[in-house]
Amino acid sequence: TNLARMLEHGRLGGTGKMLILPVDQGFEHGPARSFGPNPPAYDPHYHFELALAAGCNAYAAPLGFLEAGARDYAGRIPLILKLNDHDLLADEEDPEQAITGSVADALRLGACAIGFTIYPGSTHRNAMYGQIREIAEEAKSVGLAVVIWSYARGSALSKAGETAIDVIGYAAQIAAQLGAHIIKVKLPTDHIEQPAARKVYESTGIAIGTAAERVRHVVQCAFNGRRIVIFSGGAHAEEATFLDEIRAIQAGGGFGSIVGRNAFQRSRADALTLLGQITDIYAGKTG
Ligand code: FBP
Repeated sequence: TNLARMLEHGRLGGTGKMLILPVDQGFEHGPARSFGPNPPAYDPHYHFELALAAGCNAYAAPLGFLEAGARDYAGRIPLILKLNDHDLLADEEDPEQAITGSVADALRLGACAIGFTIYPGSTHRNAMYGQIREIAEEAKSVGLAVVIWSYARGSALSKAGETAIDVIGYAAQIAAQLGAHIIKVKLPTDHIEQPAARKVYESTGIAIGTAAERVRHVVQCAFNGRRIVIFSGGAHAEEATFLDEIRAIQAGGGFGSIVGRNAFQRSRADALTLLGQITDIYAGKTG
């Protein structure tokens, strides 16, 4: 029911597609880097208003941001409580996340889902897989959906490897096997990181030449479309480039996007225009 609440809400309600506003960047990247480009975004209420005005399916944030808007926005938009977070105050080759909220917090805030980041590629990955196994079991036992941010990074991977097609496909599969209902990954490139995988991609001719083909393959890796795969927006980009990515996700059978910086780092008016264009593409109203 909670998954359905998210799928039915907002401008994309009923289409099977999703647009989610995630605002954990204040924790993940720092407040000035995140909100400095558009200072009204320092205010937690700004993001509730933006997600509502844009007709997003859901708004995802850590505990503090959700608590800061809970009284004024209760029941107005599906919420996803991020239960772990990472900061950039220490330089680490192998990142891990701290647990920053609980399933009880998610219930108290009336959230539809819990969100959790894993870092396939980090030496801490097995601990993170164990954490989400326990948290997902608890969340599902009380009817909450599970959203996994599957971000490949760590000393096992090159920089290019973090978005390599084989690694993103693998990250999507791991999140699906960990029981995610919604899987969030980065848009992959055509780089292949692992030599053993390269042989298979080349010998079997898996189509990964275009962005849309790569999206299709990642969706295939997440149980052939039986799990919802959405793609992260990334750093602030030119509108035309960004919309080309959205068209590729749509053409490749992706389920939508989770767009943070490309929304709240623009002025409210520009963000609403861009988010409106995104929902039009996913709703099939424009090509
Ligand atoms: P963006 O659209 O801003 O990329 O947000 C998506 C997101 O997953 C956030 O939830 C998270 O804070 C951020 O990306 C992580 O980005 P990075 O890969 O730079 O750490």
